[in-house]
Amino acid sequence: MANFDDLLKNLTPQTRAIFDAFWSELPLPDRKNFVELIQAFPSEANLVQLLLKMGTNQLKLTFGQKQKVAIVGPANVGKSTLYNHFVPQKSDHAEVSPLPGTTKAIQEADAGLFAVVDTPGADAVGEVGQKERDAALAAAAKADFLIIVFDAIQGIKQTELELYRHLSTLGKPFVVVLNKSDLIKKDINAVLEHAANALSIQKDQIIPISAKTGDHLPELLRTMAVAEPGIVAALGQALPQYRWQLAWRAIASAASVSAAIALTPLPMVDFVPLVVTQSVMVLGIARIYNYKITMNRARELVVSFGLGFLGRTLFYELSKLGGVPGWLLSSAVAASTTVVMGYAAVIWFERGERLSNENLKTLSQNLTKVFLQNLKSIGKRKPNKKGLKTAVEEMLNDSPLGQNREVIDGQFSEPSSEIKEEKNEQA
Ligand SMILES: Nc1nc2c(ncn2[C@@H]2O[C@H](COP(=O)(O)OP(=O)(O)O)[C@@H](O)[C@H]2O)c(=O)[nH]1
Ligand SMILES: [Mg+2]
Repeated sequence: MANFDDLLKNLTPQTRAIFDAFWSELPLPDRKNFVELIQAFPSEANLVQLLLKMGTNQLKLTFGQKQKVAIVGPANVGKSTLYNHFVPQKSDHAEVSPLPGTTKAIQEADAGLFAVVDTPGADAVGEVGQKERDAALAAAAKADFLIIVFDAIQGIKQTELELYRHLSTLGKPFVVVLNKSDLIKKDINAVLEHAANALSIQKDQIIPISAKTGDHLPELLRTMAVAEPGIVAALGQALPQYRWQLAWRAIASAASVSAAIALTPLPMVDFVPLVVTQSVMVLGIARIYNYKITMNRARELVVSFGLGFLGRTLFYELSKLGGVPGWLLSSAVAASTTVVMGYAAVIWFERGERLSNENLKTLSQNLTKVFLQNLKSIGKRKPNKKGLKTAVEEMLNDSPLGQNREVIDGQFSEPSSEIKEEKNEQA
């Protein structure tokens, strides 16, 4: 998890001044929120991509309302390659080539949390070069935020320095990145030091990345998020859905394991492995919601929700109706109560509220029916554990619930708050 103070060190003096002005205006609760949001920023590239995409779904804003991030720098430093990392739609990608001057005009796309602008080389000379340069600088002047890109191999020479001086005095927050760091085989620190000296900034204030391999893009995005409150605001709106999607992955995996466990003895299996599976799931969900809890605490939470008992009751009630093989019923009940446990944990961590027993029961019943419907298709004969696990996991991963929780949220009234617990208890 990113340390907030460390992130601030990545800001160049101009950007830090903008940040400080913003910060001093921010009421205390908002500051807390801000730090929390920044810390929730993922450090893995694929999760960053997921979060970025979420911005698109969640905000549904037009370009005009999004923060505009312009990528600027000399020709051939990898601006378009970096741009393409932010743009989810392949058809919107910019052309990339080893030839300088490939990008001739401004290009803009929706990157989810923000809008991103690719620009031609801003160091060009000659008649054509001058036009491209003017276009790049005009785009920079119109943007809300700049990513200033230099090349780790080329380093900072007179042209680069002049460009940096111009861009850094536009009064926009910006970050400086040194791209193609994958080509530096020796000491990246020495290269950073050198570039920092040339630009008269600190080494920490240059972020080495590789647009080619995607290395260190999460760091870049995190620094951008600190430096640009508009991106944090978007992050705040995208976060609940992002967290739910991550939680759903944990839920799908635990529910499929539960289904496989419950395939064996009837009437209802040994509960210990189910409780363990669910506790591990709750632990994972806690992490997603920035809670620190122990395995023991997760287990207590699982037991306190009483879904084991509820599952047993449900199993007996439904088996009386007949018509469904025991293994199928048992697996469907185990999978659905695990999903409900996961959902209940999400609500718990999100709002500190406990779903009422009635809600837990209704939800388990409804989900069991869905599982029974879907699992029937795997055949009349009892499947093996692995086959069942895969079938359940696929079913849950394809479920629209993973994208959007509203379907479950809408099934019942407001959750009751029988137990309240202090937030963020330390393990
Ligand atoms: N090794 C390496 N090559 C890169 C990287 N980023 C871009 N390139 C290459 O550098 C060349 C110029 O890239 P491009 O994105 O078109 O640069 P632009 O002119 O700044 O838009 C292309 O051949 C890219 O494949 C990187 O991080 N590492
Ligand atoms: Mg380009």
